[in-house]
Amino acid sequence: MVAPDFSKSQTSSSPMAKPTLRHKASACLADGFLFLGGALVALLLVWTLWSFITPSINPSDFDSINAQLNPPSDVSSSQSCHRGPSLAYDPPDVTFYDDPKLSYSIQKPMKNWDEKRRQWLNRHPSFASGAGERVLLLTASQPAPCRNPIGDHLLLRFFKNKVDYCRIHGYDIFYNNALLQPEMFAYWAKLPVVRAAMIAHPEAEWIWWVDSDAMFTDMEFKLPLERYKNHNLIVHGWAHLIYDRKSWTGLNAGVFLIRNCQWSMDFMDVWASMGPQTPNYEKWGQILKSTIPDKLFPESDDQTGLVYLLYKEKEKWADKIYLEAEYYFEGYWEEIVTTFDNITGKYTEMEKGAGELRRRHAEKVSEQYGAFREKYLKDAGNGKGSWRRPFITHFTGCQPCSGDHNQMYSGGSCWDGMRKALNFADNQVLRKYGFVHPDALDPSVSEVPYDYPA
Ligand SMILES: [Mn+2]
Repeated sequence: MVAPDFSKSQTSSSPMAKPTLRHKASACLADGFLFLGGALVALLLVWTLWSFITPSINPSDFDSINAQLNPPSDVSSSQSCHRGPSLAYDPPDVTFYDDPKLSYSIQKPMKNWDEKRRQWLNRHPSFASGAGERVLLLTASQPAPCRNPIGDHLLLRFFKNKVDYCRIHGYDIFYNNALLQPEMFAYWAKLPVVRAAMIAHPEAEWIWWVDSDAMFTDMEFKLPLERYKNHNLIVHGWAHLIYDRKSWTGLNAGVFLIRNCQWSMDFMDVWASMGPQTPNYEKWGQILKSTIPDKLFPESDDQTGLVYLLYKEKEKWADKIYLEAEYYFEGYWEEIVTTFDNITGKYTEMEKGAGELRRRHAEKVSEQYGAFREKYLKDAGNGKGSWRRPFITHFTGCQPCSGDHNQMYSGGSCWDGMRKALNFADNQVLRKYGFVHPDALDPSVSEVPYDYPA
């Protein structure tokens, strides 16, 4: 399940930075020309009007305008090149948003989405830079308060964890707690949210669904997007379990990355057509139960539906679906939480011999330190049995909000596992703020002493 060549693909993602920078620079140049062009027109206009009022212009006026247009130092001009997206700019040109027939609902098919998105991006050029790697993280929970007395507190901490991860890596995040399509309840509720988010965020190339009961336990790790460049849907999964065993656990549908494109719109239409909002819901339950032998319950569910589509309509969809098995794209909490102590020990040991990893730094620049760490993780492995921090820990079967849990384990092991994982992740964040939880289960903190050898 775990391939050894992961570090290779990690380094293969670093060349991506170059084209991005080049792209940024050229977009910046184009912006600069536009700005100068506009400024020139404005100057001419001012000069024309001015010449009606006064016979001549004081040359010193030009000097001061010029000075504003062409700041003398290189520093300020290079800073102006890193402005990023223009959040206040939406031109009056017609886009797909102005089409009265446009619907955000998953029940209305979307056509020509790629063209519509491209047109929007053309009209918002400040979003062009980095557009191919832009990620929106989506997560959600139920509209009502949790039944589990500590459920809302746990959900808050799970959400804080996702916000932390997104802030560190510059991703946007949307938390939904409304049922957008009331008939699509429970695990089906995410599909209408993903669909609406695609339309709400034409600037995002990827929508990343992460269940409310999943959390980041490696705050440094970044999605190897370069690896997914020819695919549109990425899930944690294993081909042999899907195609040979027809198992409903051949993949996990609680975390997935889906490209914001027409293919995804079409795929979600087919996927959602097995859901409770359709008259065929019962029929789909029977079909899935009879096709997928280890399916436990008779109702149609999204995960078995996805396994079914891969198995039955392989030619149609499988070449665009990437089954990621090389790292914990999401991992089963029970096999993970027992490894945290060992991992913490290994990382502490690693840092004893690596001053660059102990150096204090601003949170904003922490990605660089994640890249530094890679060379120390060459022998760590990935996924099950490795001592690399697991990327995402998924509390499948624990249900923090309802308090219900799989009878295989006690509720106590669920909640303790969550607290342990949350402290494990929070320690990676809090450290940038100078503090740490010394105890795996205790919320209290102590200050991190200065420890950076020359
Ligand atoms: Mn889940």
